[in-house]
Amino acid sequence: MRILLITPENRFIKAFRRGQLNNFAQLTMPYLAGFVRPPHQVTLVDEYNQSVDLDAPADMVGITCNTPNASHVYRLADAFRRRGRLVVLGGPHATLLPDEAGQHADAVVVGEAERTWPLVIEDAAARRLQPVYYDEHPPSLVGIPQARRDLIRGRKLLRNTIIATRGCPHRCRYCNLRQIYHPDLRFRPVDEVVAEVRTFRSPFFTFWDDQLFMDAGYARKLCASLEGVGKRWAAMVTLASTRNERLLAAAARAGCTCLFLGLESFSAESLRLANKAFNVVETYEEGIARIHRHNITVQAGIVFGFDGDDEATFEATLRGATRVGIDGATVSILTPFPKTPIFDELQQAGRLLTTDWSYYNSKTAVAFHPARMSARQLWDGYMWFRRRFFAPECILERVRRSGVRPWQSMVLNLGYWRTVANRIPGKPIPGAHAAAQLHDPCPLMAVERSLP
Ligand code: B12
Ligand code: SF4
Repeated sequence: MRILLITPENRFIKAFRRGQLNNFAQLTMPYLAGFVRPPHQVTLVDEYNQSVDLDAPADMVGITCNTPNASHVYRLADAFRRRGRLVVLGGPHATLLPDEAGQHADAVVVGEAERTWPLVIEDAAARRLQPVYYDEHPPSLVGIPQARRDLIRGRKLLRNTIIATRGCPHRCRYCNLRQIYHPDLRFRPVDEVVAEVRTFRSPFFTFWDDQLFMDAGYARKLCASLEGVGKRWAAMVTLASTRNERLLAAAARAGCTCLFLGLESFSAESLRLANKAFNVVETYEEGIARIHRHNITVQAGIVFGFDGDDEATFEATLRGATRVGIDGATVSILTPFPKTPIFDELQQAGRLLTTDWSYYNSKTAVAFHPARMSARQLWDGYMWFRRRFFAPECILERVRRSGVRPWQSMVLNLGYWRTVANRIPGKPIPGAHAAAQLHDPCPLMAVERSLP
């Protein structure tokens, strides 16, 4: 059987991500390709830098589906099915709304697929696909295959991403992790992770784990084993987990050069409302200084639109972010992804502006009524913050103040500056409300105005 795997990226997300320059490849489909054994053959298309050929020779097409890409994925799936291909959908959105995804697929894989994906391949080859596959038990991460990075086209420096763990012990109210993975935390054997890292040709890689340091013992063992491998890497962790100096020192020795911290907000109230009070605003400055002392830069996640946020939040965040010394940031608009506690709350309160999932992308639209400002004010504040934070003088000031790995930070920051300078968020979203695409820099605003 010929299996075609697709990493989808709708036009708009693609324009945004490519603008940033520094994008590591997505792991999911190269990883699932690792499960395909002869006589079956597998090919991979990543829409980041390739186009999908709907007439490509394939018996089965597998597509991963997150919420912002859902409508795009459904269009691809429908087109493949019209051409007689079997279509299998999986990933966060297909897991959250399997009935919706099932209207566009021959089979939907709900949740983690380490045990169900091989079954799907067997069943598809025997033409006995079931409509839904779900593994009731959390699959082990022991002995999982290495991702097929050889199938990734281009991106030689940025193709190496890997996971070592699965899950996160926290329960932030806007996060989908609890709905898409079994709650049990799992770890890959350290030697298997290190063996995979040794296959990387490029000197850099990224851990795509949600919280690599969630278990300090495991993380220290992993770092000790990565020492001497000679690679530089980045990972996502919580600020609280970096209080452990021994772990930071081990990470630095192992080649860690950047930690992504989901700080999200400088408002204690917003963090409390998001069930993220483990981020203590008063500790940001000392925490970041501690990480800097290990010659590791800090990239922060910043999200606007929590119920504690108002018009003053944007300037306060700019001041806070500059004061605490972060090297860069990924800035987003709060997005109520389906099935999260925040989605349920906003839906019950009648505060959702749309359930057209293409607006649920955290970057280019506001999908709900904020509590203490209008959707327009949230959009304008978010754009104002991005323009200021990524203005060349602000970037230079941050890099100068931090003094840690200035070239690395310059590259990351300039990538984001490009997305602001090119006014990428002003471009229309495919499939969006036609009237919304005409003049308004925030596409959803026009929809909001037309609401009864
Ligand atoms: C790394 C990452 C990124 C990276 C790369 C994206 C990627 N998909 O690789 C970057 C930084 C670019 C990114 C961006 C975004 N991300 Co992201 N990201 C992740 C993260 C942390 C890990 C994904 C990963 O590689 N996992 C490892 C692989 C092996 O596992 P997996 O993808 O879960 O796949 C397993 C199963 O789901 C299943 N499966 C998945 N797809 C398919 C398909 C088929 C056919 C089958 C059979 C099985 C199957 O099989 C796998 C094995 O069990 C996840 C959180 C998470 N842990 O999943 C969030 C997550 C996927 N991201 C999320 C979001 C919201 C975004 C953004 C919108 C955020 C933003 N503010 O910009 C953007 C969207 C970008 C885009 N291109 O669409 C949400 C998605 C929620 C949703 N409802 O869709 C998640 C779940 C985070 C969360 N905590 O809620 N992200
Ligand atoms: S810490 Fe991150 S991964 Fe964990 S629940 Fe919160 S947002 Fe999700």
